[in-house]
Amino acid sequence: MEQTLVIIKPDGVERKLIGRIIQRFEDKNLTIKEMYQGVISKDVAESHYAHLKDKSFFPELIAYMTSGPVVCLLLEGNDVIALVRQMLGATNILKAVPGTIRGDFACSTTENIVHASDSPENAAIEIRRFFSHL
Ligand code: IDP
Ligand code: MG
Repeated sequence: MEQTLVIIKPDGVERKLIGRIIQRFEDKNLTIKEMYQGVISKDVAESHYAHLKDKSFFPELIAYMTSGPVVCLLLEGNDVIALVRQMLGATNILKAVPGTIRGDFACSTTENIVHASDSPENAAIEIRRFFSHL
């Protein structure tokens, strides 16, 4: 069994999409092992997106991610990392096809509703970052 880290980003919480997003993961029979709502600190947001620190949109991204509460989920299932990335849809809003979470709900490439780990290595790091109490 694999595990992955999902974050329902501030716009997903603000737009009251928590239930509908979680429903999709439950419909896919993925298991929610852990879950909480909270506000991400600037430090944690900057570490989480360290790979993008040279991008022009980085300050905007950090401001967005710390602008309000998020919901963090630890999901478990077979091939859950790749599966959940597929359910999210592409990063570029114009490439996020209908039927995916971003394709159905996101209106911007920055404010795109959800995050999910993109590899086993990153999943392990991100689970430690957001579920450090485990
Ligand atoms: P991902 O979230 O699909 O893994 P990453 O490339 O890791 O995509 O980017 C992290 C986040 O940074 C995206 O989810 C989005 O919020 C923001 N982002 C990525 N690329 C752009 C861009 O070109 N313009 C604006 N925001 C972006
Ligand atoms: Mg990413």
